[in-house]
This record gives sequence, C-alpha cells and structure tokens, in this order.
Amino acid sequence: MRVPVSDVGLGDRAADVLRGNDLGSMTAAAPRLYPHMWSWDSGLIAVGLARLSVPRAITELRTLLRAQWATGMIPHIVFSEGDGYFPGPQRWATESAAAAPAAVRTSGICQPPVHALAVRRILDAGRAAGGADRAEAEAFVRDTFGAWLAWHRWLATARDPDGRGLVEIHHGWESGMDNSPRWDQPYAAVVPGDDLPGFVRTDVDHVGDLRERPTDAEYGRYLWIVEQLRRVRYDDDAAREVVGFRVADVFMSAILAVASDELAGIGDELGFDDDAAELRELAARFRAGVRSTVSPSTGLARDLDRRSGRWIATETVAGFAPLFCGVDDGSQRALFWGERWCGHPALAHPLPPSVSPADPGLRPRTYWRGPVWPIVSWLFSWAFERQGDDDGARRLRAASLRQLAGGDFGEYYEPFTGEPLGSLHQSWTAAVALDWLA
Ligand code: 9WN
Repeated sequence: MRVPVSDVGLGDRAADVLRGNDLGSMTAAAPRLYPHMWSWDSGLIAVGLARLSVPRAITELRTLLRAQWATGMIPHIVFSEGDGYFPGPQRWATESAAAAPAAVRTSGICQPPVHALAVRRILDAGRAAGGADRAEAEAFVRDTFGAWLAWHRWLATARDPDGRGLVEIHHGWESGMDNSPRWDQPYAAVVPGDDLPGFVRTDVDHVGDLRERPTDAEYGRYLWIVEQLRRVRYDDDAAREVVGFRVADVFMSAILAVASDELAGIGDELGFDDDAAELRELAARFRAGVRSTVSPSTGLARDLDRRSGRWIATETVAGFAPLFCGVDDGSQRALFWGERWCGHPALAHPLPPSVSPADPGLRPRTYWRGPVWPIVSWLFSWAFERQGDDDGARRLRAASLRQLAGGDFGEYYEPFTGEPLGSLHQSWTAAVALDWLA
C-alpha cells in the first residue's frame, strides 16, 4: 500500500526531483527516459523552479532561448551531452537547417508555447522576494521580451499562414500529446517510405510495461516525418509542401491565445505598447479560431486535418480548448465536471483524463490514450484561477495533490487506480506540485 507523504514532505520531495534532474543550466525532463531539455517541459519546470530559486528559473529559460532558431521557432528538444534517447541529434541533423543555432544541438520541430506563463510567474516571484531576485527577474523579462515575441510571431505566421487563428502542427510530437487518438486519422495517411533509415528505439528500455508507450508502427510514422523534414532542411515553406502530417491543433492554439495575453500584460508593464497591442490581436485571433472548431453535437473543440480538410472529432481533453482559453459560455465547464469527464464515478480522482472515461476506446495505461497527466490538470487549474473560477482551481489542486501524494511524480497516472505510470521523477510533474503547494 502506498503511504501518503504530507504536503510538507511532498514539497521537499518535489524539490529533490528537480535538483536530481538538474544538469547545471537545464533540467532533464526525466532522469533516464528523457535526458535532455524539452521545450514545454522547460516552461512548466521554470514555473516550479520560480518557487525554489528565481535565478535558477531564469537560467532554465535563458538556456532554452539560446536554442531559439533565427526564424523565432523554439525547438522541442535542446540536447544535453547525455545520451540514451532516440531520435538524438544525429538523426535530427538540424545542422543542415539555415535557421538552426550554431552552438546548440536541437530537434527541428516545436511544442506548445507555455513559456510566457513561466515568464509571468518568474516576474511575480522576483517581485515578491524583492532585492536581487527582483532586479534579476525584471532584467530577464526586459532582455528576453523580444525573443518571446518572435516565438509567438513565428507561430502566428509560419504556422497559421492564412490567418485562421489555428496553429498548424507537422508532427504529433509538436502537440506534446504524441499518440493521442486526435492524431490517428492524419497519421493513417502517413506511410513510411522504403528508404526510411533503420532505427532502434530506446524509450522501451526505460518503461517496464510496453503498453504504456506508443507502438512500433506509430514510431515508424514519427520517424518518417522527421525524415521528410530533414530532407528539406527544416525550411518552413518547403515543410508545408512535403510533410505528410498537417493538422490545425486546437489545444496548442488555445495555449498560444492565453500565452499571448500574458506576454501582452508584460509588454504593457515594460511600456512596449505596440507589441502589447499586436499580442492582444493575436490572442483574439486564436480565440476566435478555437471557438470556430466547436462541434455542435458534442460541444467539444475539434482539430482540423489540413491535408484532407476533415474535422477530427475525438473525445479527448483537448476538446476543452475553449474552456481553457476563456471562450466558453458555461456549457464546457459543466461538461468538464460532469459524468463524462471529472465526475465519472470510476475515476480514482476527479481529474481530466487524456480521453473521456466514458469513451470505450480509452486505454488506461497507454500514454496519451487515457491516463491523467498532472501537467494538463495544472494547465486547467492555472486557467480557472486566471478566469476567477477559484473553486474550480481549488478542486483541481486538491485532487492533484491527493493523486501525487505517493511522492513518485509519475509522468502520467492510471485514471481508475491512481497508479503512477511512464517515467517516475518526471521533472514537470514535480514542478507543478511545487506550484500547487506554494
Ligand atoms: C517526444 C518530455 C516529452 C513531453 C511530451 C511527451 C513525451 C517525447 C517522447 O515526453 O514526448 O517529444 O519521446 O515520448 O509526450 O509531451 O514533452 O517529457
């Protein structure tokens, strides 16, 4: 039986996880499975680090920005010196890309833009602490504002070329929800070529139960897209022409909307009025895009397969994108807490699983096909708090702290038993726990 640790002990253990995964100027996403820096992990890790050390949180994001591409893209992986992860820098071969940074090895795709949430947290934590922390946080925000703006601008142009307010992704990895049922339809059209170079997976060495990870067939498609992008040297325009996977990701679009609002608020404080106005327009455009995807029959938001022109209607947590970015008329909030979602009687904790517990296709141990991801719960609790729904935020926080009470900081959790799955000591899980405990 799992012995719950107290909240005080939980905070200490979360801090230990972040210290244990600290590589100096970056935090590994997990000790063995993910020995490098991941983009959206680093944003959420910085949220947690801001509760421990403002300078260390700043270092995390400065490291990430050193990997930013000349186009503005922030790559999804910044490679450390460590190995044991596939695909590593040799397979990505981004040195062929004109826009890649010279001094840092990175992947060639991106992930959701949560970073402005962390920048805000760092600024607030620095101001609350005062003294040197305050000065360092304010200098950091001033120095890096332009880089975050360039990142948002890149998403709003290269990834929304026709201005419809939906971010287009070129790989399931870009969504951060790699093998979600959301991507089954577009991936079905991705057929790896005979000339796909061979590969040996390493992820399966680090997870005891192979059901918890994507299948080999899924990996073949993942690697084929990397190959397509590598062959056009990760050029944005060429990528849109050749890539076999082009999907408007509704949840990433919602994240871009709220993150743009956060950055606009910072822009106001810095006196960058034009930039703040541009970011607010961008937020409004992506909110309208998110709203345009809602299915009249289910009330959930949908992704759009840009290659086939078809809507992708799945009952996944991403369907709550409107609730997350504040364009809900109240019906999504009711659905979220209702029996098809957090109120489902079989759940171990009233938290949103990656797939509806009422969907017979839910696979309770398989990665983004059913488990509860604490970082997703955190994103909703952050959004609820920002919207003034203190009760909703408090409920998610309380249930999540009960879920994490064993102190393992799992990557994801079995929704019906509460068992931690995937990697243990996952950095971003520890980080969001620290934020909830603060
Ligand atoms: C591929 C690091 C990352 C997260 C993603 C999660 C998983 C990688 C993988 O791990 O993806 O990017 O190899 O499975 O799906 O959200 O950022 O924690």
